[in-house]
Amino acid sequence: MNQSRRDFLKLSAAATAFAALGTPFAWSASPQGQQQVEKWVKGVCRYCGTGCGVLVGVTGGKAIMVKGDPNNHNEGLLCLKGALLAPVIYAPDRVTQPMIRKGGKKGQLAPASWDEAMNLVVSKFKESIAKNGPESVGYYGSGQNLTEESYLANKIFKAGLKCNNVDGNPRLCMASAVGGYTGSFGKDEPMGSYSDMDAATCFFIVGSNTSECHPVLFKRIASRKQKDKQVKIIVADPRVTNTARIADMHLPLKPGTDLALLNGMAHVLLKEELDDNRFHSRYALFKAMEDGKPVDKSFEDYRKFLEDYSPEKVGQITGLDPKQIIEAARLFANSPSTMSLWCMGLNQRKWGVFANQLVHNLHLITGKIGKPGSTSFSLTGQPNACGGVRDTGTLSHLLPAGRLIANPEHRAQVEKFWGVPEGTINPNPGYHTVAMFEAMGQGKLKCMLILCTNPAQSMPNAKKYTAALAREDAFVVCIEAFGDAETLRYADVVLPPAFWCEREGVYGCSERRYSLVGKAVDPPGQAKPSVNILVDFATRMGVDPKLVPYKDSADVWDEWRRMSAGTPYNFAGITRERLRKESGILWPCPTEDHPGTKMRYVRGEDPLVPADHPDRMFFYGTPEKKAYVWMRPHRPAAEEPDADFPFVLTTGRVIDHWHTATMTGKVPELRNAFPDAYVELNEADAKKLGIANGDTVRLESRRGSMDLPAKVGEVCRPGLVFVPFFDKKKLINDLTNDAVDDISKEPEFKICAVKVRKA
Ligand SMILES: Nc1nc2c(c(=O)[nH]1)N[C@H]1C(S)=C(S)[C@@H](COP(=O)(O)OP(=O)(O)OC[C@H]3O[C@@H](n4cnc5c(=O)[nH]c(N)nc54)[C@H](O)[C@@H]3O)O[C@H]1N2
Ligand SMILES: Nc1nc2c(c(=O)[nH]1)N[C@H]1C(S)=C(S)[C@@H](COP(=O)(O)OP(=O)(O)OC[C@H]3O[C@@H](n4cnc5c(=O)[nH]c(N)nc54)[C@H](O)[C@@H]3O)O[C@H]1N2
Ligand code: SF4
Ligand SMILES: [Mo]
Repeated sequence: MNQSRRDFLKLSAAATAFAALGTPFAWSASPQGQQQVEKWVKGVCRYCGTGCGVLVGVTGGKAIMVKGDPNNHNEGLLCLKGALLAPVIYAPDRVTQPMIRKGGKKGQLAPASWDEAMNLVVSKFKESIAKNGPESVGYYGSGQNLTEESYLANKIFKAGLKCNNVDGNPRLCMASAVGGYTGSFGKDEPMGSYSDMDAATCFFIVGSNTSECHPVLFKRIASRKQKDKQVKIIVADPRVTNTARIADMHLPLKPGTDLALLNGMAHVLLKEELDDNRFHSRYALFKAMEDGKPVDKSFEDYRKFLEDYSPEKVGQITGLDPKQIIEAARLFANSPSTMSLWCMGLNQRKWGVFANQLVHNLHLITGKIGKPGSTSFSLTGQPNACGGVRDTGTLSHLLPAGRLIANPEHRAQVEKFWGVPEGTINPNPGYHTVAMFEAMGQGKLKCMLILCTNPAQSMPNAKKYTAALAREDAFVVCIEAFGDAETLRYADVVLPPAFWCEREGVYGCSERRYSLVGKAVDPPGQAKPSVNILVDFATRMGVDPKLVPYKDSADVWDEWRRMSAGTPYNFAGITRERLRKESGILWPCPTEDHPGTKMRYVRGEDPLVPADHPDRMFFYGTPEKKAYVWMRPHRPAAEEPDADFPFVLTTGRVIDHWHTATMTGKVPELRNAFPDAYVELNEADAKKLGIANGDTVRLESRRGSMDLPAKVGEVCRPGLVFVPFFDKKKLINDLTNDAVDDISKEPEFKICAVKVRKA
């Protein structure tokens, strides 16, 4: 039996053991396997926003195994996906040379030289800009790019090409969390850290399947609960997920009713005087929107606003027992420390920003914030959506370090730092993701550079947007590592990037922790680091060479690090040398001798709060230096079920696949665990519809229909069906809704109305 097989069997045994405990598995390479390793290179897992530290074992120039970094926050643990990363690097369908499509969109991709491919790309971009202006081109990026790649693409487009059409998949993912933090605290990013999980006595998990999507963090939560019996877990999710299985209280609310639930909990807190008056009167302001403008409100106004959300009424809206709502509020407030965790169940919603802010409200009115174990913590999906996209401002309305395109002072600051003439940056925000693809469909956006994302499979209402990519006048460039990505069907040019540990750069995970992904091995064939591809693109586009004076990602990092100095994102102290030595550092970190920050906005913890500040906490992100409690009413989903389409379809993830499965689909152990998509439905619904496990079920939404095998059980609440989106043979996004949140422009992937019947 070969080594990897033996390791795998050990690992499945561990998986079974942990499954029995109700916790996910974690794993480290076997001692025998490790003996073959010549050197270990420190890095970060390629997949989720947990951002586990890894060590890549290299022998003869090849990565042969991956184990957890004992010095990073994960303390050596990895889930199966992370542990099985090495074979992904050597997948036979890696893109290893540039390709150009010949004979129009229906033609074939043919190998080309770098020069041919880049000349074609640049001639098309230049032609489009000359004829239709810089608004006719765009960059569509990813929370999986290195920080240096995102920062650079943002700079090249916004300053070099004067084009603000810079967006990316974090718009499908974290935009509502950004809107939530920015709206409530003035600046983006969580104030707490993973270490809060070791101190919390109550976890309020809402719209997050932590067990499958952030497995190593789930393990940390589960261990905390195993060690300390007073720890309580509340899970609000319309499905009985693996996460819900360890909960003391599961709230199986109707999809899309969280706003009512959260306001209902706040109602109980005030009614039972479980709020912390000393805290909110000192640190919070009450706000509401009136006629499109934010206005100041009083605590009394807030109390009146909440009168509408009695447990009985909220019970009717959510389908929950009113007693559960009262009990959840009491647990939240009476527990010595409470940590909320959420993810796409709140973000991917028509009212995602509202939902985020209503969670922040619960912490602000109870004072459960800024103390160990008390924090309002958004789980980030991708490994570098925080560090790479949110912090660098690589979205159509942002500039680096929390600045806004619409703000003239912010533009001037960035122009000065980048050394470009005043007025270079266009004052109008560019297209957000859905608008960008829409513009392409209307022939307004002619050229798109896509870096490290697979929109043909991941966009909502996907047929509408693949039709845009398929237009003969739409010029689509994909920098893409794997040949089976669905979007390559529409690419006019494909460029081969160095993948994961084939180049060096920084990832920033959910807890503001920046860690370095070290270069362990060389890229295959003609593939090269995307930083070099972007510099080449900019140079050929005729961008001022002073804008892109970089030989590698370390140079880009150094510039960005210096740019952060003096901003609320200050990480000037996180040098490359430190990143090479240390396993991750949390910003703010203003100086090279600063250890990093676990609790933002807290005196004595956050270096940006003056040491002699009179208050313990200081919310320096907002103009009034206080946090905001927002009055946000409950609103329905964009498409509620009705007589014609009586079920709710929700979509999401499974533990063993990463998104569109171009990576995890290459690992037999992961692929075999989930070979194909399916539709999960409640057994009572199945019985009514005469559907048995394994039967073919037809789902139909207003946008499309699809046949899928049934998985009947108790996971979904009645009236709800769930389909994972990893399977490119079953593009479930042909059915999903592309209605977006009013504020964040994030699409409502989580809710659309469907018909369900036996096919
Ligand atoms: N294994 C794995 N892990 C991943 C990823 C992956 O592809 N695979 N992707 C990463 C990324 S980018 C992301 S964004 C995260 C996503 O992580 P999660 O958000 O945890 O995962 P999802 O499966 O998208 O959805 C989470 C839950 O939301 C619930 N939900 C649906 N509608 C509602 C609602 O109205 N209210 C509430 N309260 N809950 C609702 C669903 O039932 C589901 O259990 O995962 C990250 N981690
Ligand atoms: N129905 C439904 N749809 C969803 C969601 C949902 O919950 N439901 N969630 C949304 C969310 S939260 C997200 S984050 C998106 C994710 O959606 P995508 O970003 O489209 O999905 P990925 O599979 O992560 O795509 C990454 C692409 O980059 C390629 N790649 C991998 N490594 C590299 C590299 O080093 N360099 C380059 N250049 N390419 C590389 C991969 O092969 C793959 O094609 O999906 C969204 N879509
Ligand atoms: S939990 Fe996330 S970051 Fe950690 S090993 Fe698993 S996929 Fe990688
Ligand atoms: Mo995501």
